Amino acid sequence: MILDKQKIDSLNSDGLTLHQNKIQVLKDSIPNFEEVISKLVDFQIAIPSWALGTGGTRFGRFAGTGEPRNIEEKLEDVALLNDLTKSCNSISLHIPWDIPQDYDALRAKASDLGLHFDAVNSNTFQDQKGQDFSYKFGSLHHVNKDIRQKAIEHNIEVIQHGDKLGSKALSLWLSDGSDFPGELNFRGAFERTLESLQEIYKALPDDWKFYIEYKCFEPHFYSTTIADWGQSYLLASKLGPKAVTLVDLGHHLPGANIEQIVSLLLMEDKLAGFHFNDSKYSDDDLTAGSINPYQLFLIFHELVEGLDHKGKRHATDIGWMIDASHNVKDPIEDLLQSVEAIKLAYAQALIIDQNALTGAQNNNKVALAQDIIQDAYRTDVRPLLAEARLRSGAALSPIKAFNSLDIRNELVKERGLHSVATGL
Ligand code: PSV
Ligand code: MN
Ligand code: MN
Repeated sequence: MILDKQKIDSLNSDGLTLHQNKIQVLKDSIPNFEEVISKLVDFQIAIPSWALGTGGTRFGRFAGTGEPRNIEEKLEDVALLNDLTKSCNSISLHIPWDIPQDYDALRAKASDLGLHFDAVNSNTFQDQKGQDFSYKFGSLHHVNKDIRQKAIEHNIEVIQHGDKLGSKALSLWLSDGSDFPGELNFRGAFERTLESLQEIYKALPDDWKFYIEYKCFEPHFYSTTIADWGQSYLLASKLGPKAVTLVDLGHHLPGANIEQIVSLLLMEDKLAGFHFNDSKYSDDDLTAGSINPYQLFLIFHELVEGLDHKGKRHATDIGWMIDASHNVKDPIEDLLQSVEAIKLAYAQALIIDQNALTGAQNNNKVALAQDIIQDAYRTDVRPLLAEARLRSGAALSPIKAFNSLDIRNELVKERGLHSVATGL
């Protein structure tokens, strides 16, 4: 389904006067108003192919309707999201959940839709149909060299798929770990993982990055071989400049100060980017900003400050992606909410008075420093996002547009009520 631009324009004209009143107030009060708007226009967030269908939990899955049945339809859903927001112009594929057939045709379709391919993800956390070996006891850290070799080869194949599509990064989440004390020699597991990663690293094209994700637990419940940012950072440092640490917001122990992790990784040029989501208990993969929007803002504060300090570009020098799963919401609505929450946090960080904050910090004015950042956090920046969308030809209110244009029902007409989704 392709969105009719005229319909978006006509919805936008209905809400225009109200928007103009709201934006005037912000124009008058934000000194760097134009700069903020242009940064918001530039800022794009990649959509993971697996978030376009209903996810479910290990207890069950309640399928949605009109879900994408293949990569082409997943691209079309990302294009819908992008037409509504002009903020998500790329898709991240997961191999072998997504196996391209005709690379040229897929690339052409993506470019017709105004999209490109973000990082490609490998998968050695499941055994595939017909596989004559098992990842039950791990993949890249396995004690058996042949199994490690299979996992290495899989990652190299993923790079090849991505290369044909124009991706520029391999994203690796290693589920390897152990469930019981004594099961695993930690040092041995780490050394074998490093050796395996070195083989994969050798196969990376020169202009690629290698994103190394960490996760404190799950699917294993005693140890994870790449459990935290220190372990990922250690591997990335030993591997070389193309290897960087990926932060998935749901992969930390409760109470972790993620913003501080982000600040230090950025300082060391080792921050790959993000998998945005939110959680209350562990890796809940909920809509970004739905539980703790203040944490998201504090992370963006460190990002903006750190990227500016390094003279790096916000939009392109870091990988921005959502990694969420939807059990009860429409995936498209959920993703629209995530995109909105991420960009709100970014906009709030952009309006922090950095000079005043540095002054307060250097003079130990603690209450003042808190007031400065909370002033930005408590500003209603929703009209800034709407203005950025308006200027880029997107919808003033994406979720309202999704519902008034009856998009899900249109997709059901095209794909059927019980279409098949690939996902977690
Ligand atoms: C599993 O925790 C996970 O959510 C990781 O965050 C990966 O990025 C994702 O699955 C896809 O492999
Ligand atoms: Mn992730
Ligand atoms: Mn996860």
